[in-house]
Amino acid sequence: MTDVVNSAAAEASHLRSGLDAADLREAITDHLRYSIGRPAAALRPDHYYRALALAVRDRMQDNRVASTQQSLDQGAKVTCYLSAEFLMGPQLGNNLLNLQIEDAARAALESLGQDYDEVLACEPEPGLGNGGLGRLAACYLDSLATLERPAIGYGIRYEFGIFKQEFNDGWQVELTDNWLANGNPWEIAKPDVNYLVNWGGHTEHYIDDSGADRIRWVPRQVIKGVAYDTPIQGYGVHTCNVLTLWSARAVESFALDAFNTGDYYKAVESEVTSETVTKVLYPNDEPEAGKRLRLLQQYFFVSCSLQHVVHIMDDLADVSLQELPQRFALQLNDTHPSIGVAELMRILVDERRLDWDLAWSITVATFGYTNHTLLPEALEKWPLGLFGESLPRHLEIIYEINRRFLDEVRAKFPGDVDRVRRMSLIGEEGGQTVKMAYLATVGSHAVNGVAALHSDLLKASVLKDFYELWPERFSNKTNGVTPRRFLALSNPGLRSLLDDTIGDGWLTDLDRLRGLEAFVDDPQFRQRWREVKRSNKSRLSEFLLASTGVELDPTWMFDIQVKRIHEYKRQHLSVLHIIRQYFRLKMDPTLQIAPRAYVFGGKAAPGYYMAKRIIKLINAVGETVNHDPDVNRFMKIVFVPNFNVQNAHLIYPAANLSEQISTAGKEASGTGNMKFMLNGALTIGTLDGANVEIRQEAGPENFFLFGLTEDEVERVKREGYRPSEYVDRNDELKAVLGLISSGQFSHGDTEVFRPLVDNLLHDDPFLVLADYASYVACQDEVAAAWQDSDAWSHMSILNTARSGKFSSDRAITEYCDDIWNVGPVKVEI
Ligand code: 26Q
Repeated sequence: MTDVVNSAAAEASHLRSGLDAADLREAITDHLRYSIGRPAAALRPDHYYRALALAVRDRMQDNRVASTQQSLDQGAKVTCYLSAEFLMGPQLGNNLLNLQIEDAARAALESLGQDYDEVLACEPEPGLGNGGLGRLAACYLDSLATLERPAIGYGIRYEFGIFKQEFNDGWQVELTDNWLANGNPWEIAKPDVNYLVNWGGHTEHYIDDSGADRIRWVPRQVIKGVAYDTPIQGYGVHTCNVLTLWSARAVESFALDAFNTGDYYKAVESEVTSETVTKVLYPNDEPEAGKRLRLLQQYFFVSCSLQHVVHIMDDLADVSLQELPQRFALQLNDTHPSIGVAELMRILVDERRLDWDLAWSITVATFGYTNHTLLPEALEKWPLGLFGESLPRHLEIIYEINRRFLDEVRAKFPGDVDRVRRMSLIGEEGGQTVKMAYLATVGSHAVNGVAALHSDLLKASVLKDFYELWPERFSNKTNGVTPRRFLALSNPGLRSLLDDTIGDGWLTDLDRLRGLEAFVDDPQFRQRWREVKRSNKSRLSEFLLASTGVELDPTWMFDIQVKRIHEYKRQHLSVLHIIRQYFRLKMDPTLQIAPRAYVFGGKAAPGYYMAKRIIKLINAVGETVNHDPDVNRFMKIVFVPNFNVQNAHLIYPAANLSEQISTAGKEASGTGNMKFMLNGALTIGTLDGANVEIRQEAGPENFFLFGLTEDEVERVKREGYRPSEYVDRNDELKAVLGLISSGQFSHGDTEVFRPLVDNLLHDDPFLVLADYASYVACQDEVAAAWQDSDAWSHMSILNTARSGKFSSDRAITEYCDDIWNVGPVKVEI
């Protein structure tokens, strides 16, 4: 009898944990029957996707349980990465990779008559982020788990992620992204892990039981946050961390009054408004002034997360809240969660009755702040009125933080009243505001930028006064990307070539790519290198043909620019060069140039007028060029609709040339630039963000540099930028602008692009025309270099070989060592 029970138990556990093809096949079959619940005849690839996803989730669950248990047992410190965005991308392929069961899963699906790629393609993209900052958070979770560091990602479970982009007559159209429509097999809802979040109302004094005068917050509204947990499996280890996303619910009891008086609809209305809190991701990658719901989203997820952390602390035997900094590191991914500084103070002082100084030392020792922008317009500031109505107690706490902080400034810089005014957390320009970057800086023991240049500029510009006060708080942490997703998973051809050439150690030690340098001039290796790139270009071409109807020749150079559409990123500078090539071919029918495919991708914020017009211009020029037999033997232009993590997997590996052409000093780091380099693209770029370090690592001879430096940009601006001077000096540029204005690309319409041309000529803070000549000359160098395909391959191989620094494993190791003091916990099963 016991034998029967034991063997049944063994079989059951096998069903949840077996890792070979037969086990997976059984687990899929089991989930198809018991979790998906469809008769065999009705099964579609999507059902297989969900069944396999559930089987894979099962296989992470023992790791998940062991990871939490063992890190608690060892009293290990945990990193909490607080981020309003996590741009995770599809999970199935990545989880199979990290569990090292891709081959088994492929075989299991094949034995069930299913195509692996078709099944994986059924996964909808969880697009819970705008771009770089959200994707960085996802790469960091992957590295934390792979490096066996205990970590929790905390964020928002948006019901609708970043919009889906389509084009109508070349204009961007936004469609809602209902990513949860078919359920989400990766998450586990934890309705019992829930917290109440207050909002609005006022504060009042009261006398507590010990006779002390205290303050309490009497809210106008209470919202409930419920946890949804997604496992984050490390590569080749048992560590499985967690991403906890909070979803808003109505508090059932709150509207009881209305129920009792029979006003059912009013009761349900409270539910409707509460649940809008996590309804949709704001699709801007810059703050929009004064959006109350956005502040509520931020406070909502930060409050839930801090309550959860405090709850974990309370559950630990013999550990007091004073030890918070020894147990948890709280990292602020930009200022979006920076209200956490005031919220932790409120919890410690108002709720836990700690003395202010002790509470403040705990807070500062626990928080770290990562800044992702220098653009003054992109620094978050909340109108004081809105802030006080929404978070009255937090505003009082911020005043007190500010009062004590400014006393410290006065003590250090006696008589420097202007400095005190500049450093106040309360801004006075254009109406009073709460300056969130200042709050984050004052409330954190560590502040970092995301590339060497950016961190230097941070210390010299937006946070200069703070650097002078606390130089020891500041450091640089150059961004990184995960080589698991952005090489192993998305570039299987290159992965095999690397494995064959240098072994597979690069997956967890990207510096090993240096081993490729020994093969750089090996003709056989070079041949395979080119074949891999060629087949990646074919794969992208097929996708583009299907999604846009434009056919690209994979023997052409693929010149790619994918990123959010922004004036500072200067997609329009690329367009000017493309039009110049078009113009030259039209003027000289005998001209022969190396054929190039220009690929663009990226979303514009729905309300960003100029960015939307840039998209229209790219599509309009594409329409003209692609249909003109005089030129379409030499150039074509495609705008990939709806650039996202999923299609990024096809795009980075297919690039020959990576466009990183922002105005120097404006792009904090960039991470797409790293993904291209890893996959063997050469970069044409300015000395901006991480480009500086990419060029340093690759060697200047393997990087196409152009444009003004940051210093020069500032000088030109100081001395007065006069765009017309650049036009007067350059007939080709004059002709290019003339073509746009003439309606050449708009069926004779001379109005549609006028705002763009006017902007370039009269009101361009990003100095496009100042860099035009340099950019075009550099593009001519690119074209010449492309003619020598051996030399190009040499440079391409060296770019990959020298990309090791840009692994998120390197970045996360630095964060763990310098900021978080979080070490590895070896999880055993
Ligand atoms: C803030 C308030 C209200 C509404 C929206 C926002 C908001 C949302 C997203 C502000 C900014 C963002 C995203 C910023 C972002 O992605 N920045 C990029 O971060 C990357 C990772 O560090 C860098 O590589 C890029 O250079 C930087 O632009």
